[in-house]
Amino acid sequence: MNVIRKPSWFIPEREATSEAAFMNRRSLLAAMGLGAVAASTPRAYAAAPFADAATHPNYRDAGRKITPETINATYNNFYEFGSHKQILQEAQSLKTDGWTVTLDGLVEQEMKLSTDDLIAKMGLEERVYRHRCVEAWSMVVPWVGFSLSKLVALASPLSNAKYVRFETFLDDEMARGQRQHWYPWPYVESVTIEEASNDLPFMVMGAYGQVLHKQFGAPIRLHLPWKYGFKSIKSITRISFVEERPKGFWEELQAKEYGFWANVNPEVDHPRWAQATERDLETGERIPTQLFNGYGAEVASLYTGKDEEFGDRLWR
Ligand SMILES: Nc1nc2c(c(=O)[nH]1)N[C@H]1C(S)=C(S)[C@@H](COP(=O)(O)O)O[C@H]1N2
Ligand SMILES: [Mo]
Repeated sequence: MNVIRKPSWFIPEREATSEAAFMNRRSLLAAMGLGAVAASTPRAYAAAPFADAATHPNYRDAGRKITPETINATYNNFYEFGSHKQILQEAQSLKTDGWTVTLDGLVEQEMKLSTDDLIAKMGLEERVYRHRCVEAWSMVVPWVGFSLSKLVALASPLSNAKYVRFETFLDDEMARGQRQHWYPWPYVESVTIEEASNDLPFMVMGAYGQVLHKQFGAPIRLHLPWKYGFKSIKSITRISFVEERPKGFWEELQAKEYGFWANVNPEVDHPRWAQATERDLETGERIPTQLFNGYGAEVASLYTGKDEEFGDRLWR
C-alpha cells in the first residue's frame, strides 16, 4: 500500500479532510479507472495516481538535494491564509471539493474543468524543479502535474490573445487573510502567451508523490521555475486569455519591487536586498543564484530582442 510517504507530523487525512473531499478524490480515481482498487484500499487514494506519475527524463534531479517535505510543508507563502510563513494550520480551511478551473477570454470555446477532467485530459508526470523566492530563499520540489503548454493547446486561444492571466479564489469566509482589505484580492498573475507555450511552466496538482497539500496551493497551482516565486500562483480557479497585460497582485501593490517579468537574475538586486545569493531552505546555507534560476537553456530565447521592453533591466 502506498502509505509510506506520509510523514508522522502531518495531520492525518481523517482529521484534515472532509468527507466530501474524500469522496471527490475517490471520483478522481474512478476517472482514472482505478476506482475499484481504491475502494478496497481506502488510504491509497491520496497517493495514486500521483505516486505513479512517470518522472520527466530532463527533470529527474535539479542538481541539488530535494528539500524534505517536512521543511517545505511548514514554511509557506500563501497570503490568503496569513502574511507569515506558518500557514499549515490556517490553510486546512481551504475547501477543494468540487473545484473547477474556468478557461475563458480569447479562446475558441470557454470551458469549465473539474480536477478529474484535468487529470484525465492532461495526464500527470513528475518534475523535480528548483524554486527561488524573491525574498532570497530557495528549495527543490518533486512536483506532479502537466505542462501548461498542453492546457494552452486545449484552450485554442485566438490570434489576438497575448497574455495568459491566472486567478485564485475569492472567499474571505474560507480564507481569513482575504479580510485584509488593503490587499488587491483575488491574487492574480500572468505570463505572455509565448512563455505559457514553452514546455517549462508546470501546472502542479501534486508533490512528493501525493495530492497537493493545501498549503502548497491545492488543488492546482502554477510553477514557473525560472521566475521569482510570487509568479507561481496557487489554488487557481480561472485562466483567461487576454490582449492587454494584466497587473499581478504584487505588481499592483508595489510595481517597482515586483515587476511583470520577474525572471531570476543575480545581477539585478531587489530595491531592498541583494539577489546574488539565496538561502537553502533545508540547510540554511547561502548558495549563488543563477540567471533564470539555471533554466536559461529552456527559456533564455524567449527574451532575446526584448531589451527595450525591459527598460531599466530591473526584472530581466
Ligand atoms: N494565491 C497565492 N499564490 C501564491 C502566493 C500567495 O500568497 N497566494 N505566494 C507566492 C510566493 S511569494 C511564493 S514564494 C510561492 C510559495 O510557494 P510554497 O508555499 O509552496 O513554497 O507561492 C506563490 N504563490
Ligand atoms: Mo515568494
